[in-house]
Amino acid sequence: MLTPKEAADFLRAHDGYLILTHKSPDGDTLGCAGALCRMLRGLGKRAALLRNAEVTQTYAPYVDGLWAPDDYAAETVVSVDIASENLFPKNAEAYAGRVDLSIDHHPGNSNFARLNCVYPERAACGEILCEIAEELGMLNAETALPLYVAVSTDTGCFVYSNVTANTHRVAAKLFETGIDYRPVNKRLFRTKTKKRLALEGHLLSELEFFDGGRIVVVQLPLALQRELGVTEEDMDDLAALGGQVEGTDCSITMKERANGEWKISLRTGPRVNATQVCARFGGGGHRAASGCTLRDMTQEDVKRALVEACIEVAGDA
Ligand SMILES: [Mn+2]
Repeated sequence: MLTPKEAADFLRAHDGYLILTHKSPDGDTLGCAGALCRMLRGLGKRAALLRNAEVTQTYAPYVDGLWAPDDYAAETVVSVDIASENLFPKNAEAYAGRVDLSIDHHPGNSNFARLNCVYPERAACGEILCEIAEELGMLNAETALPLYVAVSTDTGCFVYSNVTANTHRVAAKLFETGIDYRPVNKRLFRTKTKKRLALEGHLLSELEFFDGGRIVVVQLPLALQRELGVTEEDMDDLAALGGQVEGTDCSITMKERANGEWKISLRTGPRVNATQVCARFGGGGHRAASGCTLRDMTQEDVKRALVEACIEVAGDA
């Protein structure tokens, strides 16, 4: 296990960086990658991000101009916010077994890299990158803005249960670089597309409850996605929706992919360990926020399997 200082020493000692982000990239993985790339370039090093085909318009501005060209010669491979190699996007699979340094905050991190800087008590990987930026003397407005995106998105703008005093200390340090965080907050947390609002309205009217109302299920079959014409961006971070209903402490969001798989996001209170539930289906994540993918099952069967798993895991606790 590397400390952030040791990770910074490693980064100073090497060159030719290729930075990997996870599939279905969120603000944390992209913000961290954008910040790390700028830190390394600021130190005069060669650094670029491996292309990620799933980047949405929401986060694209924070990684603009950082993508590696097709003929990029990678010497040192670093992954950010990636818990295991099965979360690599397709085009990153060639780097399985070849990652030199993994910087991450997932408790289930499989230690797949040669060197690992993993702190599960951090709410966002961006908190660890902030410490590394300080060690490198590279915490400035250019690196702080993507780090703010990383930390704010992984904490739902500092309201999820993962937030700690350190999260706020990091936010304060980022603010002190002089970044204009207000448009970020407005765009990421106070703005919804009309399609998104229509989608939320539909989903809220179709919520299903189980286990005496403590479990809520949000379902997004492909047919509904097509009917409303929603994009990936419209569906970003829908997992927080169900958990807002009073009396629930276990929110299951089921999203059907074009290939018929069901992508599951689970958000839970202290009663249900989300990591344990998702591990039963080959997934993982954090205690209060985990995910998994179910294949070759009907919508009804997916729903039943997850509700049962949540009830069992809660019962075991
Ligand atoms: Mn994260």
